Amino acid sequence: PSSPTGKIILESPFGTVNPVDVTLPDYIWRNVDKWEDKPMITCGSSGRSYTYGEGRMICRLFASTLISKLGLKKGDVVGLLLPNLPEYVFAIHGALEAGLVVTFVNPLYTPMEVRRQFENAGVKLCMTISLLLPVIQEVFPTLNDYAGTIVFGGEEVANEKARIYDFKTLVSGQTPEDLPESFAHEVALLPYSSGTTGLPKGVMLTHRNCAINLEQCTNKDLISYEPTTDTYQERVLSVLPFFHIYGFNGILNGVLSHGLHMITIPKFTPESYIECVLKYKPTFLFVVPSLLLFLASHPSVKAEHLSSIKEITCGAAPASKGLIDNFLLKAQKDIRIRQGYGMTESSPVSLYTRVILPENKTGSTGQLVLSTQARVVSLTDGCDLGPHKSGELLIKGPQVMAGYLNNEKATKETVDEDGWLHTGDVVYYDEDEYFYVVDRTKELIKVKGNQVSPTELENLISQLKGVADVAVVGIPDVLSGEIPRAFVVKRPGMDIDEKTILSHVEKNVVAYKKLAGGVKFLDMIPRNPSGKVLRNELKVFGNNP
Ligand code: AYL
Repeated sequence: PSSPTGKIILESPFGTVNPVDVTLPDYIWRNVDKWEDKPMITCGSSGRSYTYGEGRMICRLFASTLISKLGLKKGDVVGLLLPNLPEYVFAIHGALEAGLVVTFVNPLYTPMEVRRQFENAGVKLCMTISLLLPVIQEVFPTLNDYAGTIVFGGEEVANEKARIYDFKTLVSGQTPEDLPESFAHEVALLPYSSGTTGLPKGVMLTHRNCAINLEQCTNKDLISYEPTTDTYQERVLSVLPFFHIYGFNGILNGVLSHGLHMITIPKFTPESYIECVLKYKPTFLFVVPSLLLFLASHPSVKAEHLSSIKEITCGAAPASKGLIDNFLLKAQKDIRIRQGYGMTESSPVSLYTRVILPENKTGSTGQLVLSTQARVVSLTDGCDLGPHKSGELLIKGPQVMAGYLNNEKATKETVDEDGWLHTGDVVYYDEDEYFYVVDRTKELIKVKGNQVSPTELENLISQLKGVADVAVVGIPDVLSGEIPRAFVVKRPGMDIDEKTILSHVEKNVVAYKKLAGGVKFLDMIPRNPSGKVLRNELKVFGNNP
């Protein structure tokens, strides 16, 4: 498939999709009449549940409320600080239907982390739960254009004067009103990703980016859900966060657009997860490798617990053939394990394994989804590579982001003039154009599928007086995939110990970002002549404690 310019462009084996010109809510609800009375989403901990008919209606009313009662305007940004609750659907799809732009954060983020993202995104209105209202109160009133906070289950804390509203009270009595139309090409979501370098940046995903990515995975070779009928509905259990693009677009929206039953829990514990599997008998699971490892190796997970499951999709970090084999050994039954590969910057899916995967392709992250092209380029000279040669993966397709928010420089470094997204992942493809992820050139650290930006931790550690220089890298870890480790150069004449550094980081960031790999003191950080940290040298060093 080479071209006269020396480029070797691979095409999706599944062909192309029809253009999608509707908003994301219009896309997910387009067949909702067919399954109005079926359950849409259930909280596996509390049992709270909504049908599709209810869900569709509440979103519509909430969208009307946002415009008519709170006076928000198309393009205004709302910030979500919410765990996985059934009401997440209303928060996000109500806001999107009103033409608002949504950014979301981990509900366990510290006020510092929430403030950084919400200020950067220009959030005007926040949505949260009572328990987390103090975080918002610490962050929000300092913002200029603050329109208020909507609290789910907020009857007790509502306070009109302080612009704190209870969701139910706000929506009750609302009538459906005219909403903005035709904004499919405008930005819908601002998830944050550190991309190939630096701090997390707002990834501008349009309605069309997100909707078309769902369409790009909806092909008979790529989708195996039985259609929802009067007598049958697939049940999907996932605890993966809706505040990450995998959980939101990859899982939740895929489920909603097919009329499946979504079961989720707000907080993962081995007991609550197993309880949910037993109670709801899911037919499909979505996981990250660390969760697959839990299923494969945790003593309280028994083969009989897994009897309802037909298929598991694993994505967001590498899952080895060994891990998959171990899981199947435990399950003692033929469960299809599928892998997806994606990035926040590509809405997210680019590669997916087909439903029926030839045995010799286990371990592959799949083939190009519809309407997606790829190139693999040499890390040394940038030339396009043929089969079985490892290089950086470039991706092109309608799912590629519109750019980073207010950051033209980072956008240009990531999506080139011809529209190729430089993934920062090292891959190769085989003779059948199945892809295998082998490494990462970007500095990003992935802890249990979560992004950790080394720059963010380095900035934090540099605040400490005794630190002259610092670099953070990911080191391999059996349970988490990778964990962050800091290399620190002490300021001459000053003493600073590991404990001080660990606790400073732990105080300021969410738990998965803490320096689980510890701190190592060095005389100098290895850098290239232009000052860039030679992270690979540190990684090798880091492996020899
Ligand atoms: P972000 N194997 C290895 N590495 C992976 C894989 C995979 N299957 N998937 C993602 N990554 C890494 O933005 C890779 O380094 O999005 C990639 O650049 O948080 C980075 O994670 C992107 O991290 C789906 C739906 C995967 C979503 C996703 C991943 C979204 C993660 C499959 O079906």
